[in-house]
Amino acid sequence: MLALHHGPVSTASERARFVLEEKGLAWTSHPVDLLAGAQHDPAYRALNPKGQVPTLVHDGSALRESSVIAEYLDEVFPESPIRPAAAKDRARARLWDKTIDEVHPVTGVLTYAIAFRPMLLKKPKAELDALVAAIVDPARRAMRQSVLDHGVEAPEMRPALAIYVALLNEMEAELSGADWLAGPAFSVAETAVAPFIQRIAHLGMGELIAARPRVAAWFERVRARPAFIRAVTDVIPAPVVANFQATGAEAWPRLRTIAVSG
Ligand SMILES: N[C@@H](CCC(=O)N[C@@H](CS)C(=O)NCC(=O)O)C(=O)O
Repeated sequence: MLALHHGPVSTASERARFVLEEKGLAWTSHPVDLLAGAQHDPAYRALNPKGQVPTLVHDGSALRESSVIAEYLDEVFPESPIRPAAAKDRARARLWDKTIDEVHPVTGVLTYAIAFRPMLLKKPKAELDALVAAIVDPARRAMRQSVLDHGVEAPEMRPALAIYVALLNEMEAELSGADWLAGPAFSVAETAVAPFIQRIAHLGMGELIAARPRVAAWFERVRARPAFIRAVTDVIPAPVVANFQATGAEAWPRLRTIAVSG
């Protein structure tokens, strides 16, 4: 009944999987190989014209955008609600969605510059050019090309790190005297933000998290949840994590100077 087309290593897909698992919903898995360009296959594009993951198919209707998918699932399956009970807290959760809408594109910058670029540059040039040319959104296409051309020296790196530093600072402030990001309990806000904290931890930027003790403690709480383990930890292939960690450790000394000097 619920089919999720997703990338095992996609932060937006992790959000959708985390919601499905927290709500205890049964779903079928349809992996989309992003590095091979499967998101641009016509059959997939018919489900998601933007050529992005995730896409949820429910009773024959396709839905995209991880925040929309989360809200939809909570409305259609109201048992085990994941949105906060109070209207003010639900509004705060939506604000985190907006923040993550800014963080998501720069996560691609970091991930491709650090970890995926070396792998992609091994592809024949024509294949790589076609992969970039197929990206629907022109801004994202330009960003991808720049990162492939310049790696961690791409001009997009500095603003990307600044957006992450702002996210972490906002979280540290919000978690003052609170265990969770949007109200008194774990909520959809955690499912929205945690995959991005996981990504920078994997990419060798753990120092940015450790420097903010409330964020670090929050992340420990979130990643210990069985649903996070099922939706994120257990799905990302171990060789991918190892590659993230190795390339991240190599890049960090350079990125640290950018992140810290601002
Ligand atoms: N705002 C969207 C973002 C979806 C998105 O961009 N997903 C990435 C993976 S995390 C993707 O499909 N990338 C494909 C590509 O860059 O070609 C959401 O939250 O669902």
